[in-house]
Amino acid sequence: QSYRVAILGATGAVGTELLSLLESRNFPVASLKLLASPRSVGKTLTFKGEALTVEPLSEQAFANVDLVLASAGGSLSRQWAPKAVEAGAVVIDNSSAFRMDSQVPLVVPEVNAQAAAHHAGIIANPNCTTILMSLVTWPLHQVQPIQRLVVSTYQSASGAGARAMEEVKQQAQAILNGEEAIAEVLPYPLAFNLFPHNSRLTEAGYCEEEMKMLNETRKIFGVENLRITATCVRVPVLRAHSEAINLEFERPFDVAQARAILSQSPGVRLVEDWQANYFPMPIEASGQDDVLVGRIRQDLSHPCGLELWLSGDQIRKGAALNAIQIAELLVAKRWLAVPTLA
Ligand code: 2RA
Repeated sequence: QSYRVAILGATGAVGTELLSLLESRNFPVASLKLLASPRSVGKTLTFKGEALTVEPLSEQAFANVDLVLASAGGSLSRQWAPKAVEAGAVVIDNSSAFRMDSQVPLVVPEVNAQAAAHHAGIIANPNCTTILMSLVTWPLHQVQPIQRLVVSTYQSASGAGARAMEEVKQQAQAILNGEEAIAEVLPYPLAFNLFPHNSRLTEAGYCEEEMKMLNETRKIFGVENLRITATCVRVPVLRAHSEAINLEFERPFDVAQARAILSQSPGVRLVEDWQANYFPMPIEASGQDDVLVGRIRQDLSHPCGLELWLSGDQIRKGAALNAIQIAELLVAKRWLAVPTLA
């Protein structure tokens, strides 16, 4: 069987990656519709050698569509995802609009695939930083429950969109030319600089990006009171996020065992050459499906602590690939019918 697919936000960094992955992974597409905000209508994108024109969003846009892949921001998802479901489609939403809704599964297929079995038409793709971290920490959590997780992120410009990736290059060029670096898309100059993630600050002094990691990880792991804290930082890197993760367990976690587990974990690639001091880097994670993990070591401040480092492509596994893998899961398990909630 093949499916009538629509991409909402087709011209964005994640949207174009969704299009490319539908083709490269040979997803069973019967027909493909590209939808976007008015400013992108009329643009053309190529799918399997055919030029497709971006169409405007409308009430009728979702008629005769089986699957919507949405990556156009929370407000458009809130406005259009329920309409798409009413029209009979299943929506895999990359925005944060529905992630914490109890009726909406939040899924990393390698971690909690079964959660996708029960949905009311919308399945949420977690935040990129959460996907990368969950993929790498879940296999260890399966062996010994994580008692506390501390993460610091080193987030690429791609997380702020394709225009931000362009702007950081322009800023670098300006600085090298001895000119002022202009920040219009980004909140501040990012080239040769970094800044705490500029999402809205909450009452506890954590930004929304950090609260996403706390709340989404608890939902995906099914551990409501998981002790987790995060510091999210935007760094002058183009397209892959990196994360320094400290895990505390009840009992010491053997480093060699952790290394062995992660070297066999789906979607994860162990990158460690201690002799060469060579470990995951964002320039090597970019364009890869796998999340690279390395520098796994005993926490010298705590006998039951483990330290590790990862780099993962924010646009690919951090967003588009995870969404496509959810779609492949729904097809394989025949969970695409709407709704499956009893
Ligand atoms: C960021 N996680 O990197 C957000 C975007 N998805 O800013």
